[in-house]
Amino acid sequence: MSQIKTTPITVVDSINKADFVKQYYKPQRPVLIKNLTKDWPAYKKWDLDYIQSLAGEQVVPLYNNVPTKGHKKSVVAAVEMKLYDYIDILKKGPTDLRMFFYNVLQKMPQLTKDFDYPDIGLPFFKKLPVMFFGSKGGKVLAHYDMDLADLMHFHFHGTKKVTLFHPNQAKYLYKVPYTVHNLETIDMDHPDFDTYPALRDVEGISVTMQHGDALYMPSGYWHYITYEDAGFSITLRAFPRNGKRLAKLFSNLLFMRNFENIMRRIQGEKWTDYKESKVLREVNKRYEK
Ligand SMILES: O=C(O)CCC(=O)C(=O)O
Repeated sequence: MSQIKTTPITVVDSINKADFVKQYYKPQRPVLIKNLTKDWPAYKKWDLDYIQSLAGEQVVPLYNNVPTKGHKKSVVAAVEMKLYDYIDILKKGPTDLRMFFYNVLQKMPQLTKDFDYPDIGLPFFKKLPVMFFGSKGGKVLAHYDMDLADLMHFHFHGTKKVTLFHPNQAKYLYKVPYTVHNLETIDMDHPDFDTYPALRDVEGISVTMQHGDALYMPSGYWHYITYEDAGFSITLRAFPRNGKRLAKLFSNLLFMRNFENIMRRIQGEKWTDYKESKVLREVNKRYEK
């Protein structure tokens, strides 16, 4: 079966601040760091049982992979339930229900005692550690983060596969206008190269994350994720400091997101259908014989 082309990520056991800045942060190269969390209480404590015992009574919003249609906003929870019950579903798996961008300081502040902001030269914004949960087989649509932060992403409990794409690969990824993700009809694990021929040319970086691993995703890097087991992650972010990226950050957060939701409210599916056929037509034009 044909697959997206990837090369394996660089993996290091540990790294000091000077080397991280020189080899990865400055040149904006991704890296997987194996031992960054070994001294954290989280390394020993964090698993699904622990989260369940700590915050099981919370009612949490859950999202699935069904595209939001009609006049709804682009991101709408599919269902809400107690975290305890959701983690039970996760443990049984598979389910496509995911929890994402869950604000640790607001929702599970006890967890802040269990991790640190590593001193590796990233200017972390300490007010927004966020968590993600997924089940065996759960998939996260290929996207980049609209705040263009440099991300340090830590995984716990199980294993998950991440495929990264440099921002210069966006031209092959069928990015939907006024969003930060690609066409939701694309299955990146089993790409249909006849319908989406540009995917033959995209080159990604593959990573398998295990309990405690830290993945550095530079600003604007696309990521596509498949959970191989139930598990959860925490992302710490460092906002851009250069003018061009900062301008893009504000334009994405203040203009793009609101414009998209206004157009959905006014035009509903007419708007999303229009954008989806436009991107398919325009990207495929380059591949016509
Ligand atoms: O691992 C996940 O479920 C999603 C992570 C993600 O998209 C992020 O950290 O930006």
